[in-house]
Amino acid sequence: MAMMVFLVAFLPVVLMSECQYENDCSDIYNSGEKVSGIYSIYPAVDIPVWVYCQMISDWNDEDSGGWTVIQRRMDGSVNFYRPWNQYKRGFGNVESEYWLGLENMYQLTRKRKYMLRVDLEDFKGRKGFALYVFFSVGPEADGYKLQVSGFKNGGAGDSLSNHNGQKFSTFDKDQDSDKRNCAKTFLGAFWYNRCHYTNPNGVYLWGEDPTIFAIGNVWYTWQNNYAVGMKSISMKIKHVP
Ligand SMILES: [Ca+2]
Repeated sequence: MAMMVFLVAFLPVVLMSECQYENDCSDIYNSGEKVSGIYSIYPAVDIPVWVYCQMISDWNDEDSGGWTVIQRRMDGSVNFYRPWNQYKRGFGNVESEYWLGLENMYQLTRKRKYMLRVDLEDFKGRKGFALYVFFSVGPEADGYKLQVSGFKNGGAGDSLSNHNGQKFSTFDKDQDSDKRNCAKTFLGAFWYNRCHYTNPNGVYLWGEDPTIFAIGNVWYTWQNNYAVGMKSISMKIKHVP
């Protein structure tokens, strides 16, 4: 009986401290959850954030594990033309389209080493991806600067290395390397350079539309065409032990 009381008294403490360690989807995967879906993670220790975890156990060793989805477009249901404070905090719907938030990305990647995988699908049903063995986002004081390197081709080509070292820009915060406001010109928000090879947060085009140049959610090195928007694009990160 005394043992029972002991267990009941300490069980909530044990469960709570276990949650604190679920920093990202890799931790959730390693705790035994092998099914993709929505989970809460703790990028900044004590504040839970809902996120879609893509759990992979049947691909090769490099891909297997728990991937934390930081950006996803799939059906045009969410408006991605938003100001700085929204991109900082995150927005959308974890069941469909969302942006995890720059502060969450910074909190995750400041503590551990991450790889990035970008999965693409076009409206003809073709799929491709790009893998980067290193990905991190810097602090807000430095413009949430992107560090990405170590490209490996999964058929989509490298549209992101050109954006390495850039600060993040929205229509109300121009931190790009172009004399224009890239976010306003290309109707998105991104680590724009001069301005982009990819615009994952651009307009959901529903296929090909050349009316206004390069405003869509395009990945140039895959389609070799700035008018072709993706059916789905998702950016996901995985902790590298
Ligand atoms: Ca500018």
